[in-house]
Amino acid sequence: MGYRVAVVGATGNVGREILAILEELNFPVEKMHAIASRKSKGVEVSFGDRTIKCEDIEQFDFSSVDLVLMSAGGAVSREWSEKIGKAGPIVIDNSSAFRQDPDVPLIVPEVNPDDAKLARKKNIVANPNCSTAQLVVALKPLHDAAKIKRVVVSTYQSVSGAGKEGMDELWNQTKAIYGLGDATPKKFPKQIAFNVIPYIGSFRDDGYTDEEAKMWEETHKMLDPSIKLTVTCVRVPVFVGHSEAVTVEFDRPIAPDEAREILREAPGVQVIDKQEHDGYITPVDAAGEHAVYVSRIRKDPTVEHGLSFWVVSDNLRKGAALNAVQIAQLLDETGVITPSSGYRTLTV
Ligand code: 11C
Repeated sequence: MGYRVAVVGATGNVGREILAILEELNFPVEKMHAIASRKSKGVEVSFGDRTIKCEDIEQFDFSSVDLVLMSAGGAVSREWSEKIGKAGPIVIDNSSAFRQDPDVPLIVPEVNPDDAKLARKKNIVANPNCSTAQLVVALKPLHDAAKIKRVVVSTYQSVSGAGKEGMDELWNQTKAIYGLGDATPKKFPKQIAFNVIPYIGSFRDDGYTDEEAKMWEETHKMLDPSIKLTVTCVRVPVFVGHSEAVTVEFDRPIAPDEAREILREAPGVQVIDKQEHDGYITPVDAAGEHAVYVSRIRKDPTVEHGLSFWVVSDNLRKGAALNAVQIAQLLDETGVITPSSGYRTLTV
């Protein structure tokens, strides 16, 4: 049995990763459509060992598919996701547009798989922000063992979180600073090459950015609204892989060794934690991988029951495309979606 699938935003960083991961994880696809804006109609993208030509979103009949993986930004999602859901297929939406809608489940399968039962309310399931996804995968097993009261997070977010234009800006500025072109910031508000920028998204009235607010709002929706979080999000000159320095206060003592044991058993987590240079993970190590890596687990002696640790994951994979495909697998496994058209040989 296979699904008729459309990937919207197929030419973007995340869209291409979705196509790669559907194939890598052998998601049962009967027919694949790559969808993009009119200007990208006909552009070829890879799906396994085949190439598919992008179709124009305006011309596409979404009632002809079972599942839509949407990664074309908030504006496209706001315009299309509800319309597509009403036409029949389930939309897995990678934007922030529906994450706080009470009729739309926001899902990380390792954290709140039971929320899949709400998927048919609007035929939309939201995929969280990349920096939240990796955080909650690490927090959930610890929270199950010892209730988390408060979290302090500082992020070190790669430029691919801002799309291909973000990656191009780091590459071009790095060359330009050595005299090979124009180093003027365009995508980011300040120079990103050889610099860090404590601003992602947009400013809010309370002094935080919306990227920071997403991290507590989404953690509350998926994990526990009673957890207090304070967040600083920072853009760093790294191409792929978000890192987070996390400090957690629990309601009971939890030793670093106990936390390591819990995290070693946890789905989606890999603990790499030794006091040697192969004993911690950097974003370069995590790029292209599926795990959420946890390193540098240690006691925070400044609070009663505290731990500090370092969390790294590929923001395009667990932070976006991989989580979206895992949601599709969850919907399939739980019977929320079923292939509507029976088994036929895979065609593209
Ligand atoms: C970044 N986390 O790194 C952002 C990108 O809400 O899905 C993803 C924004 C979102 O710039």
